[in-house]
Amino acid sequence: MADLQALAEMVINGNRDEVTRMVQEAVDEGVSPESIVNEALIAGMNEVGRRFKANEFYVPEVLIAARAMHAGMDIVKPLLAESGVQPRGVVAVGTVQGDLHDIGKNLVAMMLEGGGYEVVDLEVDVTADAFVAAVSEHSPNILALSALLTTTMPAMQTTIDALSAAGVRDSVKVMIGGAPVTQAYADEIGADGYAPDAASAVDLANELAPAG
Ligand code: B1M
Repeated sequence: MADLQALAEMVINGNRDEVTRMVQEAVDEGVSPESIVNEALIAGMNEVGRRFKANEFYVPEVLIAARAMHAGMDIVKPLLAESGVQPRGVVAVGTVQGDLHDIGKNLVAMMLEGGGYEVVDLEVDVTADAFVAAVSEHSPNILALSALLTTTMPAMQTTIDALSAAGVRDSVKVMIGGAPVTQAYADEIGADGYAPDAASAVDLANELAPAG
């Protein structure tokens, strides 16, 4: 009988091969893809997020756990689509214009996926116009902007202004983060929220786009 708690442990340990084997076994035994995602893959990543926030895990452990989670997701994703299970929400993630740093942004994207969100990754050096276009194209609940340079932080303001100018500011929540970014800066530019790290970004997304 599939042990979803043991599967969650394998996600936490970053054991990709075991996650692949155990997810396939659970599917073959008829466990619902929703249970596999919620009770094992997301549950495991939630614990990874907790340990990361508590400085018990560092970036490499999170990346390895996220890789294992992805291996499991690859198996259940088509089944979720077949059974009509909806993601918790859609988040479009990108590093702002002029900024090529993507390691933190990728961590945020992975944790959000682990939190049950569909993530549209706009990659790096994303112009304000490209963020606006992503809102029209993907109708995300949330835009998550990352900046690692003090010189590119103003591009966050430019992006929010562009959303307003395009008349779509009220249709999407904007959250921001990155090493030089602060809550005070988020308040100053009229963002809806700031998250200091990838695990907090999931908590913030849950606040900004409550399930149901
Ligand atoms: Co760059 N770089 N870099 N760099 N680089 C910094 C950021 C810097 C602090 C180094 C320094 O001088 N001490 C400095 C910025 C100074 C400043 O502006 N105050 C700097 C500089 C100056 C530069 C260049 C200008 C250097 C040059 O060419 N002269 C240049 C700029 C290029 C450009 O972007 N246009 C540059 C280039 C590079 C590399 C390409 C070599 C490489 C990037 C590789 C890559 O990303 N693929 C690089 C790296 C690796 C760094 C450091 C060493 C590490 C950044 C990192 O990945 N950290 C960095 C120094 C440092 O931070 N120690 C530095 C790990 C990552 C997990 O953390 O990105 O903070 P972080 O993400 C965290 C949180 O911030 C948060 O969650 C993440 C996980 O907890 N978070 C979010 C991030 N985004 C979020 C979004 C959210 C929520 C939370 O959405 C809501």
